[in-house]
Amino acid sequence: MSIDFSNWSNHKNLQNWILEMKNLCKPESVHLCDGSKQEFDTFCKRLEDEGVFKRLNPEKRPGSFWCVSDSNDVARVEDRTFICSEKEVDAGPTNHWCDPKEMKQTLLKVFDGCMEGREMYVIPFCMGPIGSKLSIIGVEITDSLYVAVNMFIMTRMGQKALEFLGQSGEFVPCMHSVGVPLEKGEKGPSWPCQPTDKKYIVHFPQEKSIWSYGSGYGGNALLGKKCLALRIASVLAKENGWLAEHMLILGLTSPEGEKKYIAASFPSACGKTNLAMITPTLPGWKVDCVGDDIAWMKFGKDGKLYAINPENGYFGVAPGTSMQSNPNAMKTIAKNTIFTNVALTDDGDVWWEGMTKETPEHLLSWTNKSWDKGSQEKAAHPNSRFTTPAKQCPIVSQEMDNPEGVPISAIIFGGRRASLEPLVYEAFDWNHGTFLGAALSSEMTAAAKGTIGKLRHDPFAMLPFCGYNMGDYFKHWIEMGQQSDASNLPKIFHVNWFIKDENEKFIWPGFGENSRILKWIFQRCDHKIESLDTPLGKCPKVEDLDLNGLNLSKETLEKLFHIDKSGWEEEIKGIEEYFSKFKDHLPNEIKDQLENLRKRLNQ
Ligand code: TSX
Ligand code: MN
Repeated sequence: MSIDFSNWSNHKNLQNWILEMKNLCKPESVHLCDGSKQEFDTFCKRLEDEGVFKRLNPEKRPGSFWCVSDSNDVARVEDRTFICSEKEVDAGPTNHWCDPKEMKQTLLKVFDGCMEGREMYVIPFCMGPIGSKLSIIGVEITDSLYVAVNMFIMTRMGQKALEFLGQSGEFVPCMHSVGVPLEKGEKGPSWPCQPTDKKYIVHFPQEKSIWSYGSGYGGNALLGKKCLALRIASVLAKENGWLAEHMLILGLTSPEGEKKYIAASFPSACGKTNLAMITPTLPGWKVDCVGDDIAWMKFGKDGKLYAINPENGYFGVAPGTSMQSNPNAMKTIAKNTIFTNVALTDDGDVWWEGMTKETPEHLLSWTNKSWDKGSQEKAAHPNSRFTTPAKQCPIVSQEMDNPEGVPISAIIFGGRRASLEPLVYEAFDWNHGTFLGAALSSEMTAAAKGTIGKLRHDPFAMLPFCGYNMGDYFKHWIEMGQQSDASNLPKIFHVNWFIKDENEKFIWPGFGENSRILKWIFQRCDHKIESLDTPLGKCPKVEDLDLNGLNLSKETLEKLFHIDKSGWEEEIKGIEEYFSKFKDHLPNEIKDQLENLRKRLNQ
């Protein structure tokens, strides 16, 4: 049986690859996606008919759907994520490595006939604005309709991606299967997947391909996001002198109408999406959202660093999202949104922990069970998600589709630290900033394994997402700083919204009040104000931080910028110990930065 490619694409390599994959996976039929709204609606209807999707009350949440996954398929599986470089050392000490030939054999075995009885969907997609030199085309082959409709929201998919690809353009082949073939006439489970130890999330950094098996969830299955736009793109970026980063991008406009763009990187559970869509409390300051998760950055001819957001939607964590924490996200998800693993209300809307002050009396939980207020179990899974179009965000940046990207003036690193890290400071220079990224860590919030408060090192918030040796990645950052002169390089900052007092109470109001920090960063970018040198970096002078109307006590302000020298001695030991795992791949520049920090603290 052949496939009719006419009216779709005459790209010969693409056609050959699709035929090859069809012969391997043996699906009952093949659907070549065009990315039209009509196709999306048909797919959603099919998911509804199959009982996978439930259409939400159109008066509450038009065009939106609720679904729940298998309880063993709720998050990324880092232990089953592989970087299959030729040499083990090129995957580095923070990744799981497997020999590419061996892994290919395993994959050919598990993919053989894996789509029997199912339809195979071919999804061409573009990461980045159509027509941008920075964009990358991928083609995902999947047997999951859920993946297809999520890719419709998260990427620029279908005909427009194929046109951009042309007859002979390069694309990243992305193979995906839930790994549950069907007998003739068999219906199968509503969320098919394999047990964790049979899942494979595999990257071939040399040939730039992705194979994902056994999971239908998020980062495991929507291969344009973590797999392509971070792991594979980080390798391409290293090879070609650009950066693929786990960063939000926001535009910040001053009351005078001046605009600067800021990129920021935080480990999970630090509120990256909240910052990307922040509503400033400072009068006259405005923010718009270019992206909430991934930034691709490259120096322009003018020597400035330009960033694009490769995505087209937000795949955000639902719990904790509310009109208080992120009103713009709440407005974004008011319609045309897919909700996965949240709770369902009796009137056909969605709910999750932290959404409203009042908990509903009765819900259907993410485990599909009747749920009463006061129950010990969570109604929504802590990693439950919304998939929603970026264009619906009330403050979405007009620059999202600009193929040139936006010029980045500042890069922010941050983590969740109850003490030690002050509210904000600026790096002395690019190499010092690179060290701040490399030394990034965050206290864990997940209650799962009794690990609350334990420090997790997460360099550049890229620990699970770097497609090569993390030590070489540090070196790449150092080398990027040599591509331009200091006056054009973005300034680098470190922030910490999560400082606590001796009673475990947060002492910084955070959220919209973080605009005060953004204002200081903005003014530092063109040296409108001076700073105070400290051993950690350049801190704000008290009079330069706009704290108008906050009523912070003098003691609180002191705590926000206190430098605990003995605490930092311990911290340095921890960083040194962590860095030792990179052995001779740890750049000398990073070692020097650690030594310089030690010296400054001892002065
Ligand atoms: O996202 C957060 N941000 C950044 C916002 C732009 N969160 C949520 C983190 C979990 C995803 C925060 N939590 C922030 C923050 O700045 N700060 C805090 C800690 C905090 C929590 C509550 C209060 C103050 C600080 N205050 C009251 O609840 C009244
Ligand atoms: Mn992320």
